[in-house]
Amino acid sequence: MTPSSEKLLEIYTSIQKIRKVELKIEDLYHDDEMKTPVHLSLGQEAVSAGVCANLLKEDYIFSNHRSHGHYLAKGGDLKAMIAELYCKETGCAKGRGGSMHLIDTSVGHLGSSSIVGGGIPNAVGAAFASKMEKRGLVSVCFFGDAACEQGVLYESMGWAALKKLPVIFMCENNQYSVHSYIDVRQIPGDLAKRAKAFDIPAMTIDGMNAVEVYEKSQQAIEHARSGKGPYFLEFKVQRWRAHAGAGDPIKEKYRKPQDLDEANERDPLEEFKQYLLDQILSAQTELEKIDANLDQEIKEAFIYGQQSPLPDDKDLGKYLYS
Ligand SMILES: Cc1ncc(C[n+]2csc(CCOP(=O)(O)OP(=O)(O)O)c2C)c(N)n1
Ligand SMILES: [Mg+2]
Repeated sequence: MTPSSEKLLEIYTSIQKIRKVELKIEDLYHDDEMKTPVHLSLGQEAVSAGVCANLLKEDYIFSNHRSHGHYLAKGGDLKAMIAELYCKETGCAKGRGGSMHLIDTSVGHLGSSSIVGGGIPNAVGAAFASKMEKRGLVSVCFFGDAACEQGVLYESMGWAALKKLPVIFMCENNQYSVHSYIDVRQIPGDLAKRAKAFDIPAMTIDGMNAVEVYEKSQQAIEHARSGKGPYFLEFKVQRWRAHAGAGDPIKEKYRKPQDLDEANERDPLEEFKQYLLDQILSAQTELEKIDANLDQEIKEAFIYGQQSPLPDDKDLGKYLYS
């Protein structure tokens, strides 16, 4: 279904929030006060925003190491996220997890995992619980193309298909695993094809186009919620920055020049903004208001994160499980 004006503005707010927060992280990262690795999702924002705009607050999501966009789009607390990056006691994982271990159960974000593919079986488990207890909630798992090299994905798809679980496998294919291009790691062809071996319906989507992401993920989520079982979506996206940190992939020399040209050709935020301006008459004023509110919210969140206390030395062993 074509998104309403209200929904379009919600998606815009979400994309712009991820963009502004990550640009600020990048800007401050060199100060070396955020003692955590960060994996920026700049260039990939439309996937988080478009998918989560179709979810209920209570629906579950599971995220990976490239986690900021998923957390923010699902409505995770911004102050607690920034405090987490500064490893503070007020962080969403009490300062013990850092950027790769964001969580906010109050909005159905049941956790990010730094283990490639690690969130996939957890998402299937949550979907299983939802089905057994007739909660009517769906479970979404975000993962990258490298997770398609992990056996756990195929075990999870097999079980989800057999039990017709309300889980949606959301693969963000940016074609890189750290510095390795996909053609040296996997057989050619759309990753979505693999789900068909389990009779799981699947689509390959332009992940730089927020409207397409919204409409297609709506179809997949409705399918899962109505009891028809799992769905697999592959989003073709471009990662603009280095694998980790605030690096520039051009300086790191591993990206193919034609691939970088392609990545720089498109901007999901600008494309969506243009679409919005064409659709809604008074959009310009609305967008300016949204931008100003976000700037203020982000400013306050960084002050909160920077000024919050570090965990007490005597509590360093707290919350650790093995
Ligand atoms: C099981 C496992 N193997 C290897 C790693 C090291 N590692 C961290 S991120 C990463 C690449 C992940 O690529 P992808 O899943 O495509 O996500 P992207 O970084 O491209 O968003 C690897 C290999 C890991 N964290 N876990
Ligand atoms: Mg990748």
